[in-house]
Amino acid sequence: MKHLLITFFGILFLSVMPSKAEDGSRLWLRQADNAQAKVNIPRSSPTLNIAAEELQKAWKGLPIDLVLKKDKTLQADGFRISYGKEKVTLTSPTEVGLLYGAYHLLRGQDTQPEARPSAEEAEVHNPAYTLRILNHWDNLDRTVERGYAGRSLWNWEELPQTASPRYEAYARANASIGINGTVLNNVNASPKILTEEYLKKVKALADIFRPYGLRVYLSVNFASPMALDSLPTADPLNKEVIRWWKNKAKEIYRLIPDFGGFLVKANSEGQPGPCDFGRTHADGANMLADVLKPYKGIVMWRAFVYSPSDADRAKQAYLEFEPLDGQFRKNVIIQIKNGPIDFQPREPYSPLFGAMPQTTLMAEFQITQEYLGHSNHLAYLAPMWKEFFEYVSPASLKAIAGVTNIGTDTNWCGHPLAQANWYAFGRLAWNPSLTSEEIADEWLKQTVYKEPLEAILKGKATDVQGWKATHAQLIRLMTESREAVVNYMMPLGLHHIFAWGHHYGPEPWCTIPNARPDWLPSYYHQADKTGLGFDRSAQGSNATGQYPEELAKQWNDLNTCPEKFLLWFHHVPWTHRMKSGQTLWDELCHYYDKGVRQVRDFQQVWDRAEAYIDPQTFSDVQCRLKTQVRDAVWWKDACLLYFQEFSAMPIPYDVERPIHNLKDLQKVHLPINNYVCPSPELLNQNR
Ligand code: GCW
Repeated sequence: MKHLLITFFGILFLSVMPSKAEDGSRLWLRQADNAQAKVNIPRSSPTLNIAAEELQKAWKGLPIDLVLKKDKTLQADGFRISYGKEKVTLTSPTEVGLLYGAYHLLRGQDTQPEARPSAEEAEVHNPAYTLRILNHWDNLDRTVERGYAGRSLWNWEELPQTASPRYEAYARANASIGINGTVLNNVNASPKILTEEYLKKVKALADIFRPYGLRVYLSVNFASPMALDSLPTADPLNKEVIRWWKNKAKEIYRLIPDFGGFLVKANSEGQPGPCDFGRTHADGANMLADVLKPYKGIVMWRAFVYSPSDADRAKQAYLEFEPLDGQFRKNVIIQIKNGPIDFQPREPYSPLFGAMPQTTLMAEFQITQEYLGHSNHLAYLAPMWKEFFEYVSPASLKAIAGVTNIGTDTNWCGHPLAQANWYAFGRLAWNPSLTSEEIADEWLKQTVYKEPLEAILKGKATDVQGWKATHAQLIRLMTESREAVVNYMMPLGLHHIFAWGHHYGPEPWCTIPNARPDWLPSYYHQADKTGLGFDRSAQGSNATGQYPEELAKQWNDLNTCPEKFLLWFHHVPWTHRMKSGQTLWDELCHYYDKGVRQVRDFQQVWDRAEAYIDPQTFSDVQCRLKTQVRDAVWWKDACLLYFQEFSAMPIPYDVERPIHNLKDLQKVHLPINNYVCPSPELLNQNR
């Protein structure tokens, strides 16, 4: 009797206990681990064992057979799921494909528990790209360039002896969304990464990642032979230099037989490169490609170049790379940022895409929010990447890379909702035809709520109708969030009007004596008494001329240019009539105001959702939204009050009045680390 009572109270206690607060460390992999599913694997191997274990722990459906088999409809890494009456069969030509299939099944269970496919149905899933790669801008001292989520994950000092459990968690998270490559170090690369000491550390990471299908790549400094072994030159045509790289490749592949290859930032922002020795980008890339070829390694060569020349910065990558089309080896991929300048909140696509038909190309997205509010602001980036795909056909690219937002923060990405950008990157690199809403729907269901979706839908503790309405609002909040950032920072095609150095707050007035003109905001906004914007039409820098004829024609004309790109391509009179009938000035004011209003609306949506959301996630995001509103108002006041000095026109009365004075704003930078609220760690302690 006593025993029974204890059990009874035990159960009672468990059922009234609040659900465990979520610190975000489990990402979108919060499945229960007691399912005891029946899983058959064709053989034991590190990868297949992981697939089996993941399913055994969490799969609640029919028994599953994993089958390794070639099949005309399946590419490497692709998989087929056949639903029978008594079992599910997962087929793939590769072990990693089976692992991806396992995660796919679990994702379906978490996000669409009601959609049990009927028997005899089969689904085929192939990735759109063979390379789906994260780029870490992590330095060897564990600082992260443009990282806002703590320090670098890689603890170089402890490696290779000690391996943090987070390395495996990282590989698992990537595998669960199909990411299959990682460049461990910053493109501003320290030559030290290629020393024997560091290569052993890299090997330790590669060994942990391998079973998850995650290959390791390194950023290399083009002058490494000079820095490490005092060669007098790094000229790519020099025999000693070539021999040096050959030996280095041999050393790397002895340690890491499946090493992926090199990523190179050359002759860009002070980095060394072949042009220092009178050679071309093609000479440099091809030399490294030849060295890696026997091992099937690749070279990802970045096209992010611009020099302090007279040419419009937006034109420079094209001017330098387009003439090299057809000159690169087969195992070179030119890695191009999505836009022609630099990861701005909105840019038109880079005209290099489509201009090099004889060359293999890949796109570089930025997952970390260097220019979109760091980890303080909510900016779900799937809509930005989808916008890129409206102009650049996914099929024209070989691969996709994303500059990560991952660090040592407990929740990995700083802002709890910024995890969604890592997730969305992986999902789109696998399948670019997914919509932003679909991805947000999946991610939210797996992460922010107090209970797993299946429990929510059973309605024991949750008002299902209320939850559904809330969920729809949260999807809206996420999908509108990037546009809100554009609105309060740089609407209508404005770009690069950030504060000197930190790329967080506004500083359209910034002047620095002797600074390169293309590092100053006035170079980009060109505000004067007549109007605003950069004239890149045929009368101006003629950047429009780098685009395919039809687009060039459309974008060249002030009246047919999409208004979202207007000030990118045109210097527009303040009194110009916009499509809405308003003047440019009034429209600009309304966009800034709209951005602020949108973030205030996000606050309301979030607060209304409190009942359904995990408490820790709830307060963390609530706090960050306060910071975001503060910053949005700051941006709006700074930009409108500054541009008003040129337009000399009144701010329309329906626009929220400024609460700052321009003079005060000009004295300080918008504080980055001065959150309106305490950090999540502090929040926890105060709980
Ligand atoms: O986005 C800019 C950043 C630099 C970065 C550079 C690049 C790694 O401000 O921090 O350097 O681009 O992409 O190389």
